[in-house]
Amino acid sequence: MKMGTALIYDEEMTKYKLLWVDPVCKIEVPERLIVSYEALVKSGLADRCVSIPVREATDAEILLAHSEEYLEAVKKTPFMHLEELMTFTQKYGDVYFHPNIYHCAKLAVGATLQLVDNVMTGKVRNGMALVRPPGHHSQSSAANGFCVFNNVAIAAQYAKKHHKAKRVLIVDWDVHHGQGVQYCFEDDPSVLYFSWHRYEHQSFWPNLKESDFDSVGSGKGAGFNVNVPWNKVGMGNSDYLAVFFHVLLPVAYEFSPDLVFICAGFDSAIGDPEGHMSATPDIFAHLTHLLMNLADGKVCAVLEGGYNLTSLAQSVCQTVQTLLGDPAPRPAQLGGASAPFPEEPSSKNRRPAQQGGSQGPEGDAGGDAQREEEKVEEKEEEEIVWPEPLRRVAPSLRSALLLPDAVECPDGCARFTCVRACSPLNATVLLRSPSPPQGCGDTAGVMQAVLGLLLPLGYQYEPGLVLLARLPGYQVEGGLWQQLTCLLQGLALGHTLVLLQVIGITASCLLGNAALSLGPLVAPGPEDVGSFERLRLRLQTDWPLLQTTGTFRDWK
Ligand code: Q6P
Ligand code: ZN
Repeated sequence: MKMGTALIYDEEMTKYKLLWVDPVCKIEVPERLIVSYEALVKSGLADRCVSIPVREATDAEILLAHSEEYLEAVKKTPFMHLEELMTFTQKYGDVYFHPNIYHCAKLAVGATLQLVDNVMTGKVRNGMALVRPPGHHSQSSAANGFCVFNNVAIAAQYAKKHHKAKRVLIVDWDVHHGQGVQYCFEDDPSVLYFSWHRYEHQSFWPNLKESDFDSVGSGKGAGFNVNVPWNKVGMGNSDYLAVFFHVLLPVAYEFSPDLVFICAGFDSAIGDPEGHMSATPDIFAHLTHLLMNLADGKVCAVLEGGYNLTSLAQSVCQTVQTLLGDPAPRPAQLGGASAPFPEEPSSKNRRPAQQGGSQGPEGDAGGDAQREEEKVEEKEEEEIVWPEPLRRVAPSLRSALLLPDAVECPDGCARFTCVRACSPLNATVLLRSPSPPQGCGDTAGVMQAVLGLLLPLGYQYEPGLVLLARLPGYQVEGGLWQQLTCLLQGLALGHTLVLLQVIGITASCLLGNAALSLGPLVAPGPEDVGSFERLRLRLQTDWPLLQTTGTFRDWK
């Protein structure tokens, strides 16, 4: 199994900014990239990643998702004067140009393609590209929403063309709808696009009818576009997890991608001036973890939005640390069971006052009234505070086994000799003699139960330890057992105790490797579906994470 996490970043992508006054665009600042990278360096995470250089994308690569006319138009921007740039900008919505943005946009695409190359050739297992400008709003012939070229859409086409990826999953957890990605793959069944986004019945930007839940794709691509529009702000950790358990993951496992992209925008985190959501940065550890057993672990995260510099940096760290394989933190704020925020939240998370850093020489042009308005806005947003995520530790020993003398210890695991000799993250007790593996039941039905019942119950319950037992006669096929073992390590800080008669395929999962893909799933049998749904309906009054409609009660 391939190991290692790629980190792709280049300071050059901080070298463009807004050169005039524009209240809509002033949040998209170079500091977004600087604070994200610095947080990765300070926390020691950057050092643990495989650093891969960026490159410029070629014209041919950009043309995988854009028209020639658009590319030729953008090519002229490095030679434009301020007024020409402003005029060019006005052709598009919520975006700005700068003499260096074309260069940066080529690097942003190139960085994403470098990530794809390294993941698809198995040089690393997964990785993250920290890029600017972002991509998911950009369209065949249009810049939009701070985006010039559609980094992830180009990379998905590239993975199909150059790495023979048959099915690509794009998970867009940015708080805005990546309509550019949706348009690009509208009628393409080989790319499944999922996006949740602030919508408020079409009153939130980009105010499109086609961002609603009933845009499911067209022609052969019908069913391969999944939109989850939020009609309220303030969505929290439970809401995000519930959508993963009940909507995204069942579809994603059925689809069985060869490669997963994350349009990793962190404006869906608490404190963001655009999103106004309540999910805390640690939730991204779980969202990442839950995607890491698809596509044999091939996950490419690519930065999109995120405008609160504090929650952005924390969320980036949570994502990268999970890609590195460290156990996920205890999921906080899961409606019902967990405690509310502490009364006295840490002051460290106050949004750093913006120094007008995004404004260039023309930055003084705004009127007094506008500046007053900005001050009020800033004051309101300064109130949003949340506890700093707890430091996550990498276990020094991942997995230890208690084995009969005659049984050999799998590579990478430790053998328990005495209790004090080691304190591993996982422990396995192998019971007596191996028995032959059993036949498999209905894989799709079991996965439905794992995603739709077991994980929501587990997350809501917040166990201190996960006990897994696989005893004789156990009717679960190997791949399913691996998925179960891997997914459940998102609970209890990864502390898992396993009782087994055959060690075989389990050790790999306990060591942090991805579970093997189950292949595309067919619909589970009607009996399984029936009993699953009866059980879920019976339990959902007591376990809100099992609810799939808003008719029971609100989370808060
Ligand atoms: C937001 C434009 C909205 C005004 C409403 C990759 C990142 C993004 C861009 C958002 C543009 N203004 N208050 O794009 O999705 O975060
Ligand atoms: Zn966004």
